[in-house]
Amino acid sequence: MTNDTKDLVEQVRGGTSQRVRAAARLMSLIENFPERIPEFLVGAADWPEARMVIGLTGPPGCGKSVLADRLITALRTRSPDSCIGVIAVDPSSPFTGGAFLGDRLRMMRHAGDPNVFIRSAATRGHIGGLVLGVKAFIRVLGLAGCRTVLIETVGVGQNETEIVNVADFVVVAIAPGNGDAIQLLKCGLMEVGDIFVVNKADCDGAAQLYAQLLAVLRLNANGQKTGMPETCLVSALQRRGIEKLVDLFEKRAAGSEQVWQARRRQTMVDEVKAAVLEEARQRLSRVLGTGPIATQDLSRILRGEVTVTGFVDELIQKMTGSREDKKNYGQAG
Ligand SMILES: Nc1nc2c(ncn2[C@@H]2O[C@H](COP(=O)(O)OP(=O)(O)OP(=O)(O)O)[C@@H](O)[C@H]2O)c(=O)[nH]1
Ligand SMILES: [Mg+2]
Repeated sequence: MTNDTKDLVEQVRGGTSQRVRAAARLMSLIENFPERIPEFLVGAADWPEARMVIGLTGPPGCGKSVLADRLITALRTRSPDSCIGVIAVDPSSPFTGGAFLGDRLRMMRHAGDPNVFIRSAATRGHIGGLVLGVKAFIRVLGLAGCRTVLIETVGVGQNETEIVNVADFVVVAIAPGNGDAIQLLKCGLMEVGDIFVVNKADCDGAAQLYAQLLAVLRLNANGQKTGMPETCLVSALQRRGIEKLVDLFEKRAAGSEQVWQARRRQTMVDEVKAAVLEEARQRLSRVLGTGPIATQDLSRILRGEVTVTGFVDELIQKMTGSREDKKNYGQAG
């Protein structure tokens, strides 16, 4: 870790007024230099962590951002001293400015609250990178003292599902006006949800949609061990049902915190493992080379002159041999 990032980490941890800007800078570094994430997060295993990471997903326009805004208020009122982080993700569009603007505008009232961190996460076309980035953001937010982190992402397809699975539990929101519950829960939303919310209770059709939702979930729960997921009918606009939803969060958190933390820690180790394996793959690939020589070499396997295992042994030998050469050369120089 460079001194710069070390200083930033200390500032974020420090709890001073500088921590908001320091956290923002650290998150920008993570976004701009994703390949350096492991370096930025040195020591992260000992950083304070969020108590709960909530995924909030659902079809476009169902009211996720307004709901997020109301949830921030409710959570802040319940624990006035604790911080909240919000990550607004829009992986489906490369032109994310507009959507983020909308998300941010809806939560604008919290912009002046030093205990609320709102951050957008953009994709650079690579979903795996975005997932790693979001995970890193969660750690930075934990370090900054956020007890709760909310991830808002549009629920349309595989990519989003991957992101939302980073959360400890997932809230799926739907709203009347865009089809029935079955249509709305297509695209894997049904599988990903732990809590299901019908928003826009103030609109026509909300009660019917809620009844449909219960029927669909009941059908789906039949024969499954997990049982019926929790549900809630809310109007984000009119601030109705929000407290009940936060109660459901608390119910989930009670007794699960340690399990969640253990899971997050295991994920961290898995990421390091993935980084190590990737490095090994790249090095072996360099030794193997490309072009006609590599093709000739690999053809030995096809001719039965060497097995795959034996070939890999040779590559490893070549690799360590060349490292020894380098070392000797380095000493001599
Ligand atoms: N009537 C009514 N309108 C709502 C409610 N919640 C949100 N809206 C409206 O629904 C529209 C979309 O709200 P957003 O919060 O931006 O929805 P979103 O799901 O975040 O949208 P994307 O981020 O674009 O997917 C806005 O015009 C909101 O004012 C509600 O409870 N009742
Ligand atoms: Mg939104």
